[in-house]
Amino acid sequence: MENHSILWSSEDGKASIEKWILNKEQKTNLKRVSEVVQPDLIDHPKMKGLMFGKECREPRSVRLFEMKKGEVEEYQYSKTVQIANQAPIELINLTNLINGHFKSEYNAALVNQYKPEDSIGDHSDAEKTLDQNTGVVCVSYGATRNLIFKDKASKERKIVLKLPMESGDVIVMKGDCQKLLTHGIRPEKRTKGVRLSITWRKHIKKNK
Ligand SMILES: O=C(O)CCC(=O)C(=O)O
Repeated sequence: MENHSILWSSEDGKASIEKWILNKEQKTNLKRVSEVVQPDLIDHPKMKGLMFGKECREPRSVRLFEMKKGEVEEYQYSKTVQIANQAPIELINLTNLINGHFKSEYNAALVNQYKPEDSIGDHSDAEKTLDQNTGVVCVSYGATRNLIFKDKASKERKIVLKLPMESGDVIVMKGDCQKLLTHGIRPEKRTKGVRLSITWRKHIKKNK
């Protein structure tokens, strides 16, 4: 990974968003990962419960992959439960690269796929089943989409960073990021093509 930059940091320095770019060989491997995970993605999965009496679906396609069988099993966030699939070897190899780079122990990856009209609402990855001392890492593949970070403390939820994530970009949301900021992606209907993101978290207990 190359070209490290710090894109945002909190005043006390306890939270930061940092970026790297995959090198050519790593980008080739990322392309392969995207091809291999594609058939396992769940097309706009159903969410729990009803909204105004209607069934709701996630506004994108998703799949959770665990690195070792039985270690994570599932991830519950907002109104969704994702059951883990065993990660293919290509994704395990990419996870090993990420773990080596960040000196971390990510044990699952959530893959998101966005068509131009797809999105993810503003949220923080603050579930109790995640190790909050380990940052959330995200790598982007395909179409460029804007990841928007907002300040939770400001009344009007001020945008602190609008980050165009290009193919091969890797970011980490470090330290107190999830406490201070939300992140989300809006529909961008003028975008050409599909974007895939792979997001790594350290899951600390099974959700039984
Ligand atoms: O697709 C992205 O870059 C962000 C995904 C995300 O926010 C999430 O998985 O929680």
